[in-house]
Amino acid sequence: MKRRAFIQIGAASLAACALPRGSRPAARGRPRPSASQLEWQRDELALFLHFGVNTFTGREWGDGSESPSIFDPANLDARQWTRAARAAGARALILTAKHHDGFCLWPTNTTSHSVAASPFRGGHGDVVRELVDACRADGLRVGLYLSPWDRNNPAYGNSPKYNDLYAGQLTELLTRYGPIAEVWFDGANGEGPNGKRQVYDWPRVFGLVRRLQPSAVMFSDAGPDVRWCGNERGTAGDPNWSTVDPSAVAYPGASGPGIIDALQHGDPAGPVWRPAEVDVSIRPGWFYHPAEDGRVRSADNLLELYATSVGRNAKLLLNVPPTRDGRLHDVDVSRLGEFRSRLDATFASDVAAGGQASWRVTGPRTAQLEIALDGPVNMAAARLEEPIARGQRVARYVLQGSLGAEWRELSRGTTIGHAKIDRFPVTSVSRVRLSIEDAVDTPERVAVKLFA
Ligand code: FUL
Repeated sequence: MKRRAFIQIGAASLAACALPRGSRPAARGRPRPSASQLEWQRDELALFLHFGVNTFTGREWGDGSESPSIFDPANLDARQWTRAARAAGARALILTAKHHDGFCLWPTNTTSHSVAASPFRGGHGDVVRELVDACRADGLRVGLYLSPWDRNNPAYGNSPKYNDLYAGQLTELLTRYGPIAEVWFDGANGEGPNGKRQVYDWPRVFGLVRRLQPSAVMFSDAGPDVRWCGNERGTAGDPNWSTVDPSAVAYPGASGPGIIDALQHGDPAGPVWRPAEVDVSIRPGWFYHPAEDGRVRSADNLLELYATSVGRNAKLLLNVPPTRDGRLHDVDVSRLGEFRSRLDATFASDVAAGGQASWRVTGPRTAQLEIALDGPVNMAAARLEEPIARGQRVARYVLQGSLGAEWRELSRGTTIGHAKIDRFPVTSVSRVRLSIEDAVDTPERVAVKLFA
């Protein structure tokens, strides 16, 4: 089921309030990522775990009336999740600590609608704790999704009361479990025209996260640190700028003309660094449904997703939902493994690595990199990388190859950023030339990696 518009009345404009570190424009010059944003992007791949009462009812959006007694993942094994994540090359796992149904996967003091009222581990279980421990054991970062929309809690719709409760839930999650790398706020926030209406206090929420976990990045349509890419199909925009105009998407779940476009493409003139995250599921649904066991994405399809997300200057957040047993399904696990082997095989050896490279800035907004290889080499893919710690600049480029005097176009594109992956028919070349034809500032040296 897709996101739906957030019913918002009187939302405080986030652009107007003092945003915390990581979301401010650079004092001078173009925006640059914070250390946390940089680490987040360098991870490239994280797994998303949608898990909760929906896993047991077969629904995608629970209505909050589910009895906690149905939550009984008898063989839950968080190490199986983290091992699969590592084998896939993911660096972080993000769990739905609470989805829209309001059921909490940790023993919260804020509501009785939680694992504590379920048969899981005899009512003494804590899925967040098990995930955190497994991630620490396997060297992965942890992220948590806490749905603002809560279809169970009676306080929902009584704005000040629910805002206090939501802040209480966040506080528990951000103080009980050690370092949390990412806090995920989805954009499906509301009950529709005849339902309850909640006015969220986003400045309070963002401020609380920044205070309790200063190194965490916050995801939402409106950041402040990383932004939704604008769809759930697995494709970042092209072009895709990591800079944005924060007033274009004023709060999480905002809808209206231009918003999806702003999320997809960012803004070359934007004063704030807020790179895109591509969230997409390995199955048709976000939650596990046995009927979808035959509809798990193929390794080919996952490679395609990698190219349209990581390969377009975004991060890939791939959802792999645990089953009713509390484990990832064998089919999903083997697809993840195949995906990683194919990815490693494709990008195993950079055929340009031993070449002689020369970089020349040719104008205020142009530059050229030429690489002379030892001899003719077959290539079918390129990975271009800007040194994004110093910002993002390239707006248009062309990649060419040559065997003798004549240059042939291999690919052309717009933005590069952290990574741009281009694929082209196998071509034999002995020289390669990347021409930066336009940029928003003097281009910094771009790395060019080439693969057969
Ligand atoms: C959306 C939710 O409505 C979906 O159920 C899912 O959690 C997706 C990642 O975010 O806003």
